[in-house]
Order: sequence, then C-alpha cells, then structure tokens
Amino acid sequence: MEAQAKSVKRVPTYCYNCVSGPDLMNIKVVDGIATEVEPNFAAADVHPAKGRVCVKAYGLVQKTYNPNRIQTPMKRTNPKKGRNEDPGFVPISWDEALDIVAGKLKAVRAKGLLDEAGLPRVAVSLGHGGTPSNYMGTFPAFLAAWGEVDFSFGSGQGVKCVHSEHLYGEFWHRGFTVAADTPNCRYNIAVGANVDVTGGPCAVIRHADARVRGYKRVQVEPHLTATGACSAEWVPIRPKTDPAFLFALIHVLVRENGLEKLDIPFLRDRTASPYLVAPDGLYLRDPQNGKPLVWDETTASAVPHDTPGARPAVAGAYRVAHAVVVDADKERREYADVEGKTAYEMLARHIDKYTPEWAESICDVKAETIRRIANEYLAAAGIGETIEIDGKTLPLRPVAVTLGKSVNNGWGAYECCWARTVLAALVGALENPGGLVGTTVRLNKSRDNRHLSVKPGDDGFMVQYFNPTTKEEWQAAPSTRNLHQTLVPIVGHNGAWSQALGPTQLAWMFQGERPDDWTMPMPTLPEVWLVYRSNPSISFWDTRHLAEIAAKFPFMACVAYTVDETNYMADVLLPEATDLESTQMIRMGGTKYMEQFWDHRGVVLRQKAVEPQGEARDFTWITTELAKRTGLLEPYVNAINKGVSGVSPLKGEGYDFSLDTAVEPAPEKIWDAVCRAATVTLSEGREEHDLEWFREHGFYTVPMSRLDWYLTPTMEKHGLRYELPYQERLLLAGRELGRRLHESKMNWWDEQLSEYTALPEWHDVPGRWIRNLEKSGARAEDFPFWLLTTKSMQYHAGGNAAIEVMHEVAQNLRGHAGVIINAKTAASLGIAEGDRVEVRSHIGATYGKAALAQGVRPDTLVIIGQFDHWATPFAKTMEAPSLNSIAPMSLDLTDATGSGADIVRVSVRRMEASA
Ligand SMILES: Nc1nc2c(c(=O)[nH]1)N[C@H]1C(S)=C(S)[C@@H](COP(=O)(O)OP(=O)(O)OC[C@H]3O[C@@H](n4cnc5c(=O)[nH]c(N)nc54)[C@H](O)[C@@H]3O)O[C@H]1N2
Ligand SMILES: Nc1nc2c(c(=O)[nH]1)N[C@H]1C(S)=C(S)[C@@H](COP(=O)(O)OP(=O)(O)OC[C@H]3O[C@@H](n4cnc5c(=O)[nH]c(N)nc54)[C@H](O)[C@@H]3O)O[C@H]1N2
Ligand code: SF4
Ligand SMILES: [Mo]
Repeated sequence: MEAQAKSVKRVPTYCYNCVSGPDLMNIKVVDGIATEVEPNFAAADVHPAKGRVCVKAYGLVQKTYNPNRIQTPMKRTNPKKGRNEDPGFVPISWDEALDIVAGKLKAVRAKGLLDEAGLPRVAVSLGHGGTPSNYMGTFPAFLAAWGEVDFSFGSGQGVKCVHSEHLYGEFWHRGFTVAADTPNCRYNIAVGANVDVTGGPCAVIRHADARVRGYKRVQVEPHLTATGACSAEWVPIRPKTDPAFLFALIHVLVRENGLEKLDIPFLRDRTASPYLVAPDGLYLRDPQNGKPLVWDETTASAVPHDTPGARPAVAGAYRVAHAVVVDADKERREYADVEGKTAYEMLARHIDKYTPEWAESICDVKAETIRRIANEYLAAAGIGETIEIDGKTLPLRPVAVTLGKSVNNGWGAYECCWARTVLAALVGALENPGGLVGTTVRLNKSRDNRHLSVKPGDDGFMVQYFNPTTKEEWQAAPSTRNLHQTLVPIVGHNGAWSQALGPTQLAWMFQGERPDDWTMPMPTLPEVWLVYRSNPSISFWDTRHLAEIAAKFPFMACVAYTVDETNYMADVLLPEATDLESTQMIRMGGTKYMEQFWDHRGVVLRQKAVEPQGEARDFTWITTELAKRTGLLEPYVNAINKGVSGVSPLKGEGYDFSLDTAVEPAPEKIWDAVCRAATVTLSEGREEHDLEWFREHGFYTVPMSRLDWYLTPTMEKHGLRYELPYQERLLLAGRELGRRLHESKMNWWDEQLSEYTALPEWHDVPGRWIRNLEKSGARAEDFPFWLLTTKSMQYHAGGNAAIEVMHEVAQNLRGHAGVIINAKTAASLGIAEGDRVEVRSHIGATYGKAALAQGVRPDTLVIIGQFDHWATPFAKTMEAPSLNSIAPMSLDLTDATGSGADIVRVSVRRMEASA
C-alpha cells in the first residue's frame, strides 16, 4: 500500500490518555488516512521511555475511524431523561448547538454566577485524573473568563483515585503523586501499587532496568497482578489491613532495631522528631515567641527549634521549666516544670504495641515475613551512603514504600500514607536519591515546579494552605456542592483541583437524602452541567443510582466522542476533533505522575495529523465560539494571553506574542503564539519556534538537572523540616472543625473527625465495610468475599471501552471482562472456568464469566476495570461485570479527606446454565 500511495508522512504528536503520560509517538498518514501509530525515535534521547507509547495508544487509529462516533452536533428530542428513556438525539447545525449552549450560559450569567444557595449555577465535570486538560485546548481560559464554577460532581477521579496520597503527600513533601526513585532504588515495598500496569512505558522501562540491576520489589497485594508477577516476592495480604502491616514495619525499625540504626541526622534536622510534646499531646512552645521547643543536648535546656548551634535530642523525655501550648482556636495554656517527650519518643511508645505478631492475625501475613521485610528494608537503606548527582553529594537511601490507589483511599488511607512516609523519614529516604519522591504539586503553586512551592511557614515547616477552621473564617455555608472548603481543611482552596478533590460522592448523595441534622443551605442542582471525557455513570460507585441522579440535572451539554452512560442524559452533544485531529501544546518533562522523571523539560505539540471525521471540531474552536457567543471574548483572550491554556504567558520580558482581545483568534493563531512564547521562555530568549516548526519537529526541550527530582536539598536550603512523625496541625484542624460543626448543630461528620489524630491508631478498617452492610439490614455471613478491582494495561479507565481493538488485545489477559476467583474457592462453590457467575452485594448484582486463578486470595474476587456499559457503542455488547454497579456510595465509607475505596463485600454463585 505504501508503495502505491501518493503521499506518506509521519506526524509527531503525543498521547496523554492516561495520567502516566505524556508519551511521544508518530502517526503514519497514508494519503490523508492515519494508518499506524509508531514510536517517535527522534525523542529517544529525551523521553524516559525512549519515544515509545503503550498499547493503549495503538488504539487511536481505530478511535479516529470508529463508525460509532458522534459526527455532528446533536440535540435531545425526548424531554424525559432516564436510563430507559431513549434521548432521541437528532443532528443539528453547529450554529444551533452553540446557540443553545451559549443561550443557557447567558441566561445564567444574567441571573448571577451563584444561585440562592450560594452555589455556582454552572458545574463542570472533567475525568480521569486531569488528563482531559491535555485535550481541551483553550477551555481553561474560557472557565477563567467565566468565573465561579462547581467541579463538585466527580467521576471517580479524585475520591477513588490516589486521593489520600494526593492530599497528605502534598502536605508532607509536595508529593501530589509519590513514586520510588526507581533508577537508584534497591528495595521497593509496593503496597497495591500496580505500576508495571499503570505507570505507562516510562515506569515499565525504569522498573525493568532496575530489575536487571538487581533491585528487589516486594508486592503486597491480595491478588497477583502483572506487577506482582514481575516482582521478587508476592505477599498476599488480607484486603484493607495494610495499615497494620505498615505499622508493624515501623515497629521493627523503631523498637527492634532502635534509633542508633536509623538516620539520626535526618530525623534531627529535617523532621519534627525532636519537637517536645506536652502530656496533653500538643507541642511545648516558647512562652515568648510561640515556637515549638526542642531539647538542646549541648546546653541541656529547652530551646526554640531553630536556635542556631543547638543540637536537638531526637529521643527521650525532658523536664521543661516554662512553656506554653496552643490548642484549637488559639487557646493558650501555660506549663511550669512540665515533662516533654520528643515527637520521636511519642512515636516509639505509640508503635510499641504494633508488633509483627500483632499484625499477623490481622493481615494474614506471617510475623516472620513482616520482620524479614522490615529488616531487608533497613539493610537496603544503606544509611550513611552517598551519591554524586550533577556535582553535588547527596545521601543515597535506595528504599521506598509505594502505595496504589486502593490503599490510598477511604478508611485506612491516612494510616497507610502516614506510615509509609514515616518509614521513609526514619531511614532518611524521604526526598533523597533512591528513596521516596514526589512527582508534582497540584494544590500548591507553582504547578510546574514543586521546588517553588516550598516556602517557610509556621513552626519550621513549609507553608500550608488549609481551609480555615477558625470561628471567624470557617466556611459555614458551602461554596461547592461537595463541601470541600467546609469539611476538608487539608484539600485547600487552590482552584479547580482543590474543588475536584473534595468529597465528590457527597455532591451526588446529598441531591437525594441529607443527614437528619443537616443545618446548611439545601444543595441545589446546577442549572448548566458541562461534561468532558468523564463517565461517572460507569466509573463511580452505585452507578445505576448515580445515572438516575444525573437524569435530574436541568441542562447538560457534553463535548462527546460517542454516546455514553453519562451523556445519555445530555441535552446537547458537541462532537470534538479527537486525539489525531486537533491541535494543542502542553508541557512535558520535568517530574510528573506516575513515573515521569526526565533529564529535560519542554513542550510538545499535539497536532492535526488527519482531517476530523464528519463535522467534529477542534475543542479550541468550540471554546472560542462559546466565548464569543456568551460575550466573553475579551476576558477569554486575556486569559490566553496570561498563559491560562498555553504553557507560558504570551507576553513577558523581551517578548510579546499576545493576541488582540477584540478579535476572535483562529486556533492556529493561538497555538502559534503559544509555540513562540514557550520556546522563548524555555530557551531564555535564545530560540523562537513557530507552529510550523513544531509541526515538523514535534517537541522542544532544554536540559534539567536530576537534582530537581529531590526536594530535600530545597528543604535544607530553607532550613525547613518535614511535618513528621507527629501531626499536631492535623489534630488541631480536626478539633476546630469538630467545634464548628457542633456549633452548627451537626454531628453527621463525627466519625470522620475521629481520623484527626497526631499518631494514627489501628482501628478495624475492614470491619467498616461489614458494619456498613449490616446497618443496611443485610447479614455479614451472606457476603463472605471481598470484591476488588484492578486496572489493565489495555484500558485507561473507561475512556477507550468503545474501541474494539482494545477488547481484542485484552482478551489475551486472564480474567478480562470476567470475575477472577481463586481456583479452590471456585471448586468448593461448584464453579468451573468460564461459568457465568453472579456477584452480589447488599445493593445489587453484576454478572460475568468466572476466571479461575491461583494468584488470588481464597477470600477475594477481582473484577478488572470499569465496565457494565449499557449505552456506549460496542462496550455495551461486551457483557462485562463491574464493581461499580454494586459498591455503595456511603457516608460511612467516606474518610476524613472525603475519599472512599473500590472494595465491597459480596457473595458469588454459579448461574444455572441456560437451556
Ligand atoms: N471499577 C473501577 N472503577 C474505577 C477505577 C477502577 O480501577 N476500577 N478507577 C477509578 C479512577 S482511578 C479514575 S481516575 C476514574 C476515571 O473515570 P472517569 O473520570 O469517568 O474517566 P474515563 O472513564 O476515562 O472517562 C471516559 C469518558 O470519556 C470519553 N472519551 C474518550 N475519548 C474521548 C474523546 O476523545 N473526546 C471526548 N469528548 N470524550 C472522550 C469516553 O467515551 C468515556 O465516556 O475511574 C475510577 N473508577
Ligand atoms: N493502564 C492504565 N494505567 C493507568 C490508568 C488506567 O486506567 N489504565 N489509570 C491511571 C490512574 S487515573 C490511576 S489513579 C493510576 C492507579 O494506579 P494503581 O494504583 O497502580 O492502579 P490499580 O491497578 O487499580 O492498582 C491498585 C491495586 O490495589 C489492589 N488492592 C485493592 N485493595 C487492596 C488492599 O486492601 N490492599 C492492597 N495491598 N492492595 C489492594 C488491587 O488489587 C489493585 O491491583 O493508574 C494510572 N494509570
Ligand atoms: S501510558 Fe499509554 S495511554 Fe498513558 S499516556 Fe502513555 S501512551 Fe498514552
Ligand atoms: Mo485515577
């Protein structure tokens, strides 16, 4: 075919369909038709995966030519909405579609951005871990021009993503997402972190190289994932007991090995270990300046933590002549001749009871295994070793505990995140080469450089932007439907990310029922709901019910690829030019989730390799039309000029590519300006490249030092400490939040308040799921199994479920589109390979084919991915089961950060063979 073709070209572009991107590729285009996805070897020297993409990207050709695509704007003709109501979508012109949407938006604007409940009249839902922003062109500039928007209605990204890690990781070490420093790591305890499957080609190559080098990965997970299979050891832990396992590891380090074997300089200088804690559990502070006190070994006296020349004691208890503590609401208490224990001492005493023998019965992991793993971890940490990086000598601490999304959410997640970060701190592996490193920040600025987010704050720690819980400032009337500022201090208020990481299930649940003692304004429905690349009716919990709630929204417009279970309720569908048909420039390089750690940073262009199908239009064109039709052209172009959608401001020192705010800019004009501004800023004025240049070259990078991978040198530079191991701030935030809620006569968040502890205690985490089903009237013994979910290499959440070839390749995996059951368990239930089974929870049932395996705990079932589609073309014919159809949305299963886990108690039985 190539030989006879008139034209063959290779178009460089990116894939960013899952959060592990961007990855670089070429699209082979033969006579105007995309025929193949190929690596972009021109990027081999800069891209960590050497210019390669994963299997999912190879589906993009079929995605483009999928006959089931929405190819013209559509409007709904059936005013009734619901799963059993055919929407009656009919094609309309772009003019009509844009006028309908802009008309609704203008009507809203005329009434005011906020409604009578004080909530934004417009809500926007974007899916899959923020990846839509890599496809929605200038839409962020439109949102900026618009003003208040509610991002409350989540899709499962956020609260069932790696949620607690996002919040606590960013709080402790600016690690919105946290990874091992794999290229230097020697020992990785991966607790449900399925990174060979989910980390994309950059993670796969890093871990493969590390294996060759001889690193050891211990996979702690109830079933054997591909990641587990590629690990040195698999520890099949009982679901939801991971905090106990991790606490026992700390016990072995602290109680059985002791401080002398740990990284004393790191604990002393970079953590709050020496801070003295009063008998009431608060930091002892200097009566004059309020600074936390430490015990100075050189003068044998209590001094403020930042006293020059002091040598703080890490362990021990000391008598302090005079000190104060500052409790919730700034209540000050004075102490004379009081005993202060160091924070490390508090930890050591606290962890005493959590022995490996204690953990064994909870986790179903042998005490000797736990003890051995802890000791292997400590030995591999090589405390005292150093490494030279770009001319600087840094500690080398090649050990890391990594956490996957299912231990990172819901009850137990705080304990897991705390324990693994403490494990890193104890051996000096936190943000040092070889150890545990954050990849990016989202709740803090600057979002492109987490080092710039490190600024001195209170008590010798980094500045933190908690939502206020003081009497004067607490947000008693929520500003969003998921109550993020009202209920979750740690999520902060940094724009869309803080909002979207609020307890999004509350936004859904409280549209139906609210707690009896709800005293806040009644939540309203948004008047306009915009949805892009997100399918909450498949990806959330209790999805059948969720779809019914979505059906009540008065007006919904979706930028759509195919019909799906969420936009089935839409009033207008706008067809978008997809991955290979449209243009956008984004940043790449630096450090970014999941394991993108580069030696370069730069920008990459996604470009129109082929003409859009049908009447599909570039999202930037759609956005500009909406801005024009809503009268927001000027603020919209202004936002673009400020760099809201591009990668850098279009005007800066020594350059000016800014666009005329009075003129409607063509998409090419916008991206041309962005290309120029990006290259001028990246090269510090040395180079300027336009859109034409990028069409040929694809990307532009400048070198970056690996020193930027690690935060500790920056902390050192500022003389700051990590806020570990003791959590006074969280304790006080919880106390104040409790007072505010109780003053408002609300007790429905009390269970969540119990999570605010300075040193987390084990509580019966798995028992919460059992109590939840009993509370709803079901009997625990009727649901004897755990049902979990896991991801597969072939799917990015539900985003490519409509692409047939993905299903075809996924069939090569055991258990895809089925229910994975331990072979012995199956035999005892009379279930054979391939039998159709019913998996039932207390809220419903889901059906699929049994896939028998040895590599899964006898008490655990697993369903891969998120399926059970009923509207998405092709996907709905797959008859694949889904955990989401039968896992409840519940306040009881929501933790203090507002997240929940993908897990539910179930029964399983063989369906009678049909005649
Ligand atoms: N059972 C189970 N549930 C899960 C998970 C799990 O592992 N198992 N994972 C959870 C996690 S971590 C996350 S982040 C969420 C993600 O869940 P969501 O945030 O809902 O994201 P996706 O499933 O990727 O959304 C996909 C939607 O985007 C549409 N789409 C795909 N390509 C295009 C395009 O080019 N243009 C347009 N306009 N639309 C497009 C698809 O048709 C689909 O409707 O799911 C969560 N839910
Ligand atoms: N191929 C692919 N890659 C992706 C995505 C995708 O959809 N597809 N999505 C991206 C996104 S949005 C995210 S959030 C990340 C998620 O990345 P991961 O967290 O690596 O994703 P999962 O495959 O869901 O892995 C979670 C594992 O936890 C296990 N697990 C469940 N319950 C427990 C428990 O109680 N204890 C322990 N120890 N393990 C448990 C599950 O069996 C599962 O294998 O992946 C990203 N990368
Ligand atoms: S890992 Fe695969 S799907 Fe995700 S961005 Fe990279 S190439 Fe695309
Ligand atoms: Mo996610």
